[in-house]
Amino acid sequence: MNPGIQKVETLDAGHFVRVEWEDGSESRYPCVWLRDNCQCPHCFLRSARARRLVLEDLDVNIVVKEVALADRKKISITWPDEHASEYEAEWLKKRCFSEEARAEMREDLFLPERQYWGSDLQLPKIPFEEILYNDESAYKWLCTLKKLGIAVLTGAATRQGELVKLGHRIGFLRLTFYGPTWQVQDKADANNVAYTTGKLCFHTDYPVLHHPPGVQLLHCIKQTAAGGESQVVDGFNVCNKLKKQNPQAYQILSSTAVDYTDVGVDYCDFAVQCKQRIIDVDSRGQAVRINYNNATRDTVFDIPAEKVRPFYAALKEFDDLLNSAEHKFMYKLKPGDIVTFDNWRVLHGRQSYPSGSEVTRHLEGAYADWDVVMSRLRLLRKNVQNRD
Ligand code: OGA
Ligand code: NM2
Ligand code: ZN
Ligand code: ZN
Repeated sequence: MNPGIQKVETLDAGHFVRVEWEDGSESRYPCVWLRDNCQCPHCFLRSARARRLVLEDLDVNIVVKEVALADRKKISITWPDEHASEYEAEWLKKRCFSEEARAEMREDLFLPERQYWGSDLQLPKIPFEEILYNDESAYKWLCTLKKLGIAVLTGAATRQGELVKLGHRIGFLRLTFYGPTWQVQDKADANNVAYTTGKLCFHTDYPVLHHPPGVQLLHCIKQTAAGGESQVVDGFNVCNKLKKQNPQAYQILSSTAVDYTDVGVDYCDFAVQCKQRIIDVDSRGQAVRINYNNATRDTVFDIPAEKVRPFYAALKEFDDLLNSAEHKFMYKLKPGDIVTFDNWRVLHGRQSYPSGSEVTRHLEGAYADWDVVMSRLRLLRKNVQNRD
């Protein structure tokens, strides 16, 4: 692993430093980047692992005055103003600008790998207690959540408060207008369609927020005998299909800003409005977030009248694909189950169930942000990998 440096030299009139590694490979570093990332105490605050150097003091045309190989593990640079910088071999190697090295770093930092699924999903199950007390299990859980988009934790107590424990395990939960955690059950004068006994078609939660919750946790405390079954679908898998089968529908859904609204009282009173594309895509047109809840889609629709019907036609195509037998997966939560899923990717729904005077079905729900979840995943990985 630890690479040694064979040779170091400047290129391009001092604008680049070229490092030749012991294995014969090479890396080229732009001088402005090297100066910007000087690791000396004047330029870098070690305790915060953050840059102290301000951009004002950076000359974008800077060239190296002198570069030397201190030993095989370090290079030193003298800049025109006599400022001196040192860079460790291992540090440089990781930050190599080659396509392959950057792809490797990208994978390491963000774990972008996806495993698509349909009705063939093998729903992963992990004991809840293990997640709480065993780092390897917790790491496995979060890797699955990232890669597959869904995992069930089993054997939690059938009372409120288990999600707060899970929140502490991750770091913290995401507070919304529905409270730190929220109770999914039939409620009089429900402030959300989820709080009725009605069927919930495939949706993602909370597209009315500009930054919808990345991860959703649903803990089954009580389950009705009849109805109340769950369904999930891999939204990214369906997006790939739609893009192939109906590029025009995909184009419409990934470009039209849809109005969402949520007005009411819960944790406090609220009047939330947002415009979201139903399929958010990256610069290459790949889906990165689904924002779709038909219940909170506003009656206000801020697009030209002639674009309305084509939009509905596109949405219908998407909805049909979500509901096709080959894509959706059905299951029924048991008391003590906690389903955890990627709310940016996996759409979820439930069947209706009989209403009555008693509460026959009760889920406790909560949200977490992907930043918090990924942070925990990286820390767990470090712990788990250092142990062996
Ligand atoms: C929700 C929801 C699923 C269920 O509360 O947003 O999707 O099974 N609930 O009740
Ligand atoms: N609940 C379950 O977008 C939504 O309104 C999803 C949110 C009420 C917290 C439902
Ligand atoms: Zn410095
Ligand atoms: Zn929901």
